[in-house]
Amino acid sequence: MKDRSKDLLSVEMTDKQFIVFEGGEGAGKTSAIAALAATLKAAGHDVLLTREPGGTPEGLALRALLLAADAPPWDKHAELLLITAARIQHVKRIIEPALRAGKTVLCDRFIASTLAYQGAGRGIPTELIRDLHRRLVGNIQPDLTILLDIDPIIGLARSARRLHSARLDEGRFEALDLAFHAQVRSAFLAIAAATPSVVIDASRPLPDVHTAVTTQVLAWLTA
Ligand code: Z5A
Repeated sequence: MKDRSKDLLSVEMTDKQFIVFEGGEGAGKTSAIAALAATLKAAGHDVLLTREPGGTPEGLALRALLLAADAPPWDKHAELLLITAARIQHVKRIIEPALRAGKTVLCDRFIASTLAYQGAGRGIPTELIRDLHRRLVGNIQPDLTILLDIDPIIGLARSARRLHSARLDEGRFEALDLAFHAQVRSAFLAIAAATPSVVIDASRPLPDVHTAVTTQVLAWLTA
């Protein structure tokens, strides 16, 4: 995170603290991020594990409004503003203080998800999304992004099984058609190619994905 706001500058901070996981539905972010957190904690890192939308009580309330299968038919710009509102709270109240305290922050989704879902998926110009981020959230960008890349046909099937077995009412995005999810996947790959990222084939068995994530992150941390 080389270009954080000036008010973030602190002796404890490095440019290897803010790691974000991205990917389509059912890519395996939740379990991969937990596995990485355990490895980093065992190696002595002070780790904060968080996610979007969510990360704060108000973010969780917005998450429910955004993701419920029977959520209101949000206008795409209203959806963007709700996601941005949740992110502002999350960054100001949770992420920035943790980074200043020297923690390693592992975040499940961040701005690339907005560029992929609201930009490529919903059709909002990415410049508007980037501008909102710069003006309202700040200059915060991930130091490293782990993109778990998955064919949406495989990912959506996994996600449907998880939502069903956990009885989760968060299926609004899963209900969108395959073309939407294919656009989201392409956008994630394009963003990863243009930013500090590693792309991991998430169609492999779970232990292989976890090993690939851990190996790549430990190599990056010590490079
Ligand atoms: N959203 C947005 O539009 N704009 C934004 O800016 C942000 C978000 C931040 C919720 O995200 C939604 O928010 C998201 C976009 C929107 N779309 N949806 N829905 P989320 O990350 O909270 O939800 P998700 O992506 O749907 O979560 P998910 O399906 O749980 O995905 P995951 O965390 O990547 O996967 P998982 O829970 O670890 O695994 C899912 C299931 O697959 C589970 O049963 C696993 O055991 C299984 N799995 C995972 N990996 C494997 C492998 N390798 N083999 C076999 N089975 C596996």
